[in-house]
Amino acid sequence: MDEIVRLGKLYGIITPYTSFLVTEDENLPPALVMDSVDFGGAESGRIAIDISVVTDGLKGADNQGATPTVSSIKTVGRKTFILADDVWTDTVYTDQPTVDIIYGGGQYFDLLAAHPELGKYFALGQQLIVEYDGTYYRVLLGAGPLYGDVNFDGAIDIDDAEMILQAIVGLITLTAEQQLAADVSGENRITAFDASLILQYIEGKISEFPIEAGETR
Ligand SMILES: [Ca+2]
Ligand SMILES: [Ca+2]
Repeated sequence: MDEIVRLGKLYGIITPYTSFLVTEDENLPPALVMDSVDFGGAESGRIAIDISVVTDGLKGADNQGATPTVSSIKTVGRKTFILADDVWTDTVYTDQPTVDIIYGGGQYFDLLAAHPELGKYFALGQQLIVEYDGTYYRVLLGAGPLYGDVNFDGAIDIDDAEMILQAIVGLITLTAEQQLAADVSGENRITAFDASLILQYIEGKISEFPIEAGETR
């Protein structure tokens, strides 16, 4: 029996003869000790590695957020955009020179007309940076349109009033931006009243349009 206990201790085999020794004797059979340590060690080692990967990932995210506050990420087609400080930025953008465009301005609509595919990116928000065909476009908030200047020649005159009247009777069709500039009454529709307001402005009877005075909208 002593021999059985000795072999049991040596090989870590708990026998009816050695089991009492395991509980009473602190010196566990070497094989048993090795097994438990190896197993536990491997497990905790793997967990530790996984946690460090996650932690490194979080550290990376923290570093990115150190510049502006990243509040959202969106994927549009193959592109990913990060929203920071109200600007959606294409993740491929890294301070390349940009073509700056005023949101809702003439260039903005011209660009959309020329490249309708940009629409899905422009739909993200008013301010954004997007790479398209090797060009980086930055859409910014501008001062808004010059209300009353329907033909975009920089002046508010009889031609603009005439364009509105022509549009009302269907002789011409105004672009979205022209409509914005034409609706000087701010009622979200183009009527003879807008043409009349422009005439009043030209004559000096009014110094600003209702849309600018903030009377509507
Ligand atoms: Ca004009
Ligand atoms: Ca109007």
